[in-house]
Amino acid sequence: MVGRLTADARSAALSKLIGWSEVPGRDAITRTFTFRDFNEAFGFMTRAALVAEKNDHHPEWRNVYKTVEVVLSTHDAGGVTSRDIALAAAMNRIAG
Ligand code: H2B
Repeated sequence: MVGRLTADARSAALSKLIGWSEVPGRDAITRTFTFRDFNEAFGFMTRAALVAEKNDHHPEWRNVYKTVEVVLSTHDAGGVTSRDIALAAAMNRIAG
């Protein structure tokens, strides 16, 4: 199993991930994506879901119309790991 990142490693990784920040009071990272409409938001979720399923690493997320609020944490490890960083980077690429 992959291990939790240290606070320094998490900060370093976050500095390269546009839009992502730490969740206050929890070892997790978050970004809220805003799209033009529901169609784009759901398209993003569909593509991200395929990546998540392929890697067996899944987001916590909430969709309201054209926004998708994502929280990433590795449940098995109890915090942020390299798997969350990889999924966050993939989501940024998908969102363009
Ligand atoms: N997703 C996330 N975010 N964290 C996990 O620890 C995790 C997961 N574990 N997806 C996977 C599934 C595990 O439950 C299965 C059995 O491989």
